[in-house]
Amino acid sequence: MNTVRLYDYWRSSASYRVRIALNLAGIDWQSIPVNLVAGEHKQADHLARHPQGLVPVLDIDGHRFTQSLAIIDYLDSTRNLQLLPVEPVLRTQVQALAYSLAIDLHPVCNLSVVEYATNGEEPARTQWMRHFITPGLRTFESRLAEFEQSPFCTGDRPSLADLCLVPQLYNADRWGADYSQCRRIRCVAEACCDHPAFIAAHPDAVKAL
Ligand SMILES: N[C@@H](CCC(=O)N[C@@H](CS)C(=O)NCC(=O)O)C(=O)O
Repeated sequence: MNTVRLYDYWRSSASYRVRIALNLAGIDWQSIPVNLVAGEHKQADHLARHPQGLVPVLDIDGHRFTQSLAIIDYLDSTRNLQLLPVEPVLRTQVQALAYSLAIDLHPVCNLSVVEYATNGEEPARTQWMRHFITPGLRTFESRLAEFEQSPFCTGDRPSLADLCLVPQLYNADRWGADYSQCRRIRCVAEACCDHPAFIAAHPDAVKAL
């Protein structure tokens, strides 16, 4: 059986999402760190893996995949993770919840975007992060009202929404973005903190790999 390799960076939200999915699938995977701060993602060997110069990249089942949501969809389909409901209306609603973070909020907080917008200077960088993350999380909190939470975002098992939320919360904590008013998000965070797949995917757990 071929080794499953994840080219990732410990603090990358998109990588963190995929790590959770790999752990939920019970896959024995290996991390190949790509140091974003050192610019390794822009070097030729990584660009050959991912022409956009981003992480994550996953080698699995004889294929190489990029784009975290596509990778998670592959894992969900091939490993039956049940990250989305089968019923079309509910499925679309859970996807919308997850995409509000992964597709709308995440890119504006990406390293290259923030560095360009703020010249990498403080306090502009921190202000930028807080400016976007807090409203993004508050909106997510209000959308959670559409779901019966018990105890994850959309039910009694982790869904795609949880995989997108937890890395975003790590980022919020890192930049001091306030979500103290988001009671339901904080309950979800507590449930995920106790889940082995989330624990093993946490940046602090993989940093030394
Ligand atoms: N849509 C992509 C986004 C990937 C992405 O933005 N990765 C970030 C880390 S979370 C990255 O590689 N950033 C490098 C940069 O901005 O230069 C995905 O979901 O995989």
